[in-house]
Amino acid sequence: MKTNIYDHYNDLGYLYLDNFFSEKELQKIEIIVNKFHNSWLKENHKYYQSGLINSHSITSSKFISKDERLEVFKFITQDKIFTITHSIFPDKALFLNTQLFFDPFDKNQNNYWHRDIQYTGMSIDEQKEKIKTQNVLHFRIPLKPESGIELIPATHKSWDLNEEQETRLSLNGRKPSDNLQRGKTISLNRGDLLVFSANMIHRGLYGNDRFTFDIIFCDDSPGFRNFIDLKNHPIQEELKFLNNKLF
Ligand SMILES: O=C(O)CCC(=O)C(=O)O
Repeated sequence: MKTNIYDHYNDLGYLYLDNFFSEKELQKIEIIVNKFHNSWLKENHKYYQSGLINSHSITSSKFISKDERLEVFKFITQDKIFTITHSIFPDKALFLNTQLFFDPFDKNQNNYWHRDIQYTGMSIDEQKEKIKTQNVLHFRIPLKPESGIELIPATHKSWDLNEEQETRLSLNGRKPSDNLQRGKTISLNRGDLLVFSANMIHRGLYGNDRFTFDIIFCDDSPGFRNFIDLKNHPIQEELKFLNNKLF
């Protein structure tokens, strides 16, 4: 299993595993995630209305209790997730954060092709070098059936075609929501898991009132460690209850 996961991911930059979570596993985490989301929406309605499509940092949120926070950490560190992070990251994976993705308030809002690394302020040449050695992974856990993610396979390691770079950077009259020839859609059902590299060219596909819980992992490198908000990580007392070390 380990070799398959690694080879598939290494070649294509993503892994789609259907029926990965049981209904029982999902229901437990869903109660907490829903509670967070309802409170978050009340407090952030203004931002939601002006275009936000995600929230983050559930584990440091005032909207959930200490026990619920521990449940989220147990979910994140469970063996079957750890097996995958361990296969993909040669040394050690580090838990970065959690995010929830939902549909935009304005149903006409366009999605956008991007690589997450394009928002870091690095030059294009630096980005080209960095994707060879540093990685950020999304574990996408849809709580509803959704159109999913469209991605360009293998671009976690290889650079854009001209048309792709122009599209995500809005150059030469192209728009980030324009269709791309090499795009591959991975639609998702409740219970599925999609692991994908945030380095690769991708976009979210809106619709069906999507609601997905994403866990983000990265390489354990000083660059990323500096970026981590430790409030999202377990404290010593909580670590005692967790099987696998991702912190
Ligand atoms: O689902 C989405 O809307 C986009 C997800 C995404 O682009 C990301 O996680 O970087």
